[in-house]
Amino acid sequence: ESAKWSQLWLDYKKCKDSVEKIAIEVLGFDRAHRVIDSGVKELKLALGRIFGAEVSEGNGAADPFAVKIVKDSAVAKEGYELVSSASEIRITASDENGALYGIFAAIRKLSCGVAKEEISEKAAPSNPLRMMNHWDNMDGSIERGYSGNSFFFVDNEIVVDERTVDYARFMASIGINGIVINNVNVKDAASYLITDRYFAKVKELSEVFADYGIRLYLSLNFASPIELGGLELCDPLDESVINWWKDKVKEVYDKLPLLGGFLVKADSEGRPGPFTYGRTQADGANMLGDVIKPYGGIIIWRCFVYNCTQDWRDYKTDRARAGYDYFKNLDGQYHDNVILQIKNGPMDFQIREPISPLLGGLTKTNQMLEVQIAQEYTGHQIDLCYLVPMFKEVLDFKTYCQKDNDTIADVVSGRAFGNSLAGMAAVINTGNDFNWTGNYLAAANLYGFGRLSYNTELSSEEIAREWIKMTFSLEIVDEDMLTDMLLRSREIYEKYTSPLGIGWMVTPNGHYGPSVDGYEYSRWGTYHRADHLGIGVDRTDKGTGYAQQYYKENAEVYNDPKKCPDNLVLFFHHLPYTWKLQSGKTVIQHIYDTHFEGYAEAKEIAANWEKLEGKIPSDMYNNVHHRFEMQLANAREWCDQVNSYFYRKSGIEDELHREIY
Ligand code: GCW
Repeated sequence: ESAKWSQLWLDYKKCKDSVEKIAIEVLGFDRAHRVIDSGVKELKLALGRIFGAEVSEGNGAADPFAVKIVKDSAVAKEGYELVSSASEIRITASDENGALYGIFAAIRKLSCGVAKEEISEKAAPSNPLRMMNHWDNMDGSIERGYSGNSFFFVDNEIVVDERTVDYARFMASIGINGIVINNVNVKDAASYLITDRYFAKVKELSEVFADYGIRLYLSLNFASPIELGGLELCDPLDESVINWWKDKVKEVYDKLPLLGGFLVKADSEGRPGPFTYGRTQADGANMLGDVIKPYGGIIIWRCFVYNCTQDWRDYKTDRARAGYDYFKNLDGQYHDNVILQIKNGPMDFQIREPISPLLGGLTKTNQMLEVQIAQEYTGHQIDLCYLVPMFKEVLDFKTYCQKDNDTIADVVSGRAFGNSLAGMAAVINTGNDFNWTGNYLAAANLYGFGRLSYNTELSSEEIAREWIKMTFSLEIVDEDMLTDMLLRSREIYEKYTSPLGIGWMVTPNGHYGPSVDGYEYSRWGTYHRADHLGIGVDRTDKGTGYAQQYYKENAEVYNDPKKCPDNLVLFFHHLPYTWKLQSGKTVIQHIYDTHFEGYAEAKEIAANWEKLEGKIPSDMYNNVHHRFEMQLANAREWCDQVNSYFYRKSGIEDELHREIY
């Protein structure tokens, strides 16, 4: 029988150690609980495949080996402990999700080659909320989707089938506990997800998720009172609007008792919001928070609010400032079931941006981090770009929001300020392609985000190796090589695209491929300000003042071009091409060098992939091989276009006299 979709990292392979019989015992947990039931199913499947064993349930006294799932209230919420011996693997947890994660952890260890007698781990999630955000539209298209169409929505109908179940399994296996199924741009049929037209199917989907310990969330149209209710306004302080929402949310929870809550994109890129009525973002979020509170739901409110109709001649308005300007002064006013979701950078998921100063800038507000594993600006899942190193940099960033416990990881986990609503969300990179992520290697980002959100202490390399071991069966030298390819890929992509933190020099709309001036004169607030003398945006105290949004320690560094890290220097400063970077190179020479290097290194990793021919299944090999061919064409084009542009602008020769067109 031929598979209809890939099993990703859960495609278990037989290990060397054969075991005839294994018994599964559930102790202290209700065996019939939906999550425990899923866990037992997973164990049966995995142990059967990995050991070729006959797996049975019950008291395994007669069997030589047992896997025990044991309840113990001493274990942390959603955490687990694993210990094993010659006769058993013991998985201890205090709640069902913890038990399921413990089961998947044991399976992961076995899949990574750990002997069944040597399993031990103690884990507790770093973040309470670990979420995936789908930008799936109900017609089946996916905004910024690079792996086919939606597997949730086809022709404005909701699909729940075996693939949905597998999807939930994959997500639970990496610790995800919340999923937003529809695009934050809620229009057309999606506005009706909170009506009878879709309740039955959304409920079915929420049950499939619940079997795997996952809550379903919906993106909400803030103008629903107008579009669904026929009201004339959606002012969050208007009595009739509030009453409409009260009735609506009551109806929603009657029909969807498992719903986690709503995600809202308001006053952003044409979406309706409280600003229309002269209200604040807090007014909008709190109104919905209050209405949903009786049902235990939460409101996740996005901070991606900025003026998207800027004039390029306007040097005062700075898109990077917008999030902080709109939200910081309302710190402390958000109600306790409201959580602000903040993109990692102040612009929009560029290959290199500073960390949003709003993260940790807010000290009295629930907040969570939003990253994007859909590779909108990072190569469309054609180019290899393993993003976990970028996410690690974000999490490790020291905000100076307080003396200790002040990194982004501390802030978004809730540790820094004692929030119980906190966490990480990723704009997901999946679609209905056979392999889910377009490029087989892009699954490393899907896997990696989940693992990192559960345990922010894991290194990029550990995560890469786990994923490789679970996905392929490679000799250690080849695993080393593939790990190295993944770990270098982000920097390589950065080198052949936009230099020194400037970002944006992409083809407008689609965002794949170079167009140095593509966004330079448009309304989106995305400028590099290059002229014949220099390049970069002055965001210092003498420019837009963005650097001053950071706590003093960081503000001082960013404000000074001599202290600012090279990789962000053009984000914060307008500098002459002849400016000497900390590396000792001039700006222009850095541009030339990194572009030639980036293309050369892309060729290197593409050539490395060819060494794996015959060592991995040919469909995987061919899929990635073809993508590398496209990546090389892309890298070449970036290199040539960017170098020619700046050679022509500056008139300065490459010191190494390489070919610039
Ligand atoms: O970067 C922009 C994307 C939009 C997206 C928006 C957002 C969903 O280009 O496609 O809309 O970000 O994050 O809301």
